[in-house]
Amino acid sequence: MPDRSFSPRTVAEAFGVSESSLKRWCDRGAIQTSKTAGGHRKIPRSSILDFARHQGMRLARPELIGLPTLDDVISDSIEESFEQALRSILEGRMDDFRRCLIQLFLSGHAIWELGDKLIARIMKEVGHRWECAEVDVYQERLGCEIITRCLYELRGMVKPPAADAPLAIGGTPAGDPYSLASTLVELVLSEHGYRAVNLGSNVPLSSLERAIDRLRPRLFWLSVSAIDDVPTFVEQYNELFAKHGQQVPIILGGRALSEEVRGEIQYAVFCDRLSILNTFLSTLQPQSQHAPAVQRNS
Ligand code: B12
Repeated sequence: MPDRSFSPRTVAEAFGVSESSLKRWCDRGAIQTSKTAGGHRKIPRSSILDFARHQGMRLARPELIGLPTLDDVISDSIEESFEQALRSILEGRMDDFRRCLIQLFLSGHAIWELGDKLIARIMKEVGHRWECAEVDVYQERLGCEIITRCLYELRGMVKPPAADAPLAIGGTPAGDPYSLASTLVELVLSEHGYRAVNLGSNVPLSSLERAIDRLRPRLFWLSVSAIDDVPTFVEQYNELFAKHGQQVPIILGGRALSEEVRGEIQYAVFCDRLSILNTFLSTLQPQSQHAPAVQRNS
């Protein structure tokens, strides 16, 4: 996804500060910049967002850098935003959900938090209401569609991986049509600096095995929310593990991997939520380095 860049003047306006303040932040390395062919400073959007998120700097005019206006978004707290976000999903209002999610992201919430505390919780409620016949199938499908589109947009807002970033690949196995969890796992890995590639849903384990062979990832994930036939899954998974499991850490997650199923397979780590993945990744690498803090009035 291309990372658009903006002039210092536009970025200063977006933050509602003077150009000289912005220049000082850039000179101190608080905002990473690059140069145009003509030698002028330009600022990639991902650097602007990284700065806003980790220094707690509010964007006064986010629309200047291609984001929605956020004036009427009620809160920076996931808990307080939950009802509003749930309603926007149930009523199919993509713009409202998008603004809510972007606001929470900009106020510094990590992707794992948005996944566990907002998205999984909303979908759990949608599933519950569907079971009680309070929500129609189309509302659930549209909800998934809206969330998927918004997550793709967030993907473009996370800092692009370094040229030598380690590769992580994964997906869901044949018979598993679920897609949101794997999309979120890809994003969490991206936020941790991985070149993360979600191969998609419903991919035969034999094909995933070939992908590991050819792409040689540093990490492999499998999200398993549905299993057609447990003995077949266990047999095919164990073949994949026997071939690659000692070289490539395999990260598992998903509701279908019950304790019983897990008892028959091996893996590096099982995550019943994204926070576990986040903790696991933090132990594998040093915390990502954020630019030095700045005084808001500098
Ligand atoms: C959306 C949805 C679908 C959609 C999915 C579309 C899509 N594009 O993904 C579709 C249409 C496929 C679907 C179909 C069905 N569904 Co459905 N579905 C849901 C729903 C509402 C949301 C699931 C979801 O995406 N959640 C969001 C994700 C982000 O959260 P999550 O899955 O909980 O994952 C979290 C963790 O498990 C973890 N995680 C998961 N994987 C991984 C992987 C890694 C590596 C890591 C680190 C972490 C991790 O992190 C996530 C965030 O915390 C759930 C309700 C619910 N409670 O979740 C029902 C639900 C799962 N479905 C259910 C049912 C009954 C069905 C159907 C049988 C309906 C039918 N009659 O056809 C079919 C079965 C399909 C199949 N082949 O098995 C039931 C299952 C009941 C049960 N006991 O198993 C549920 C619980 C609804 C309910 N309340 O009854 N469904």
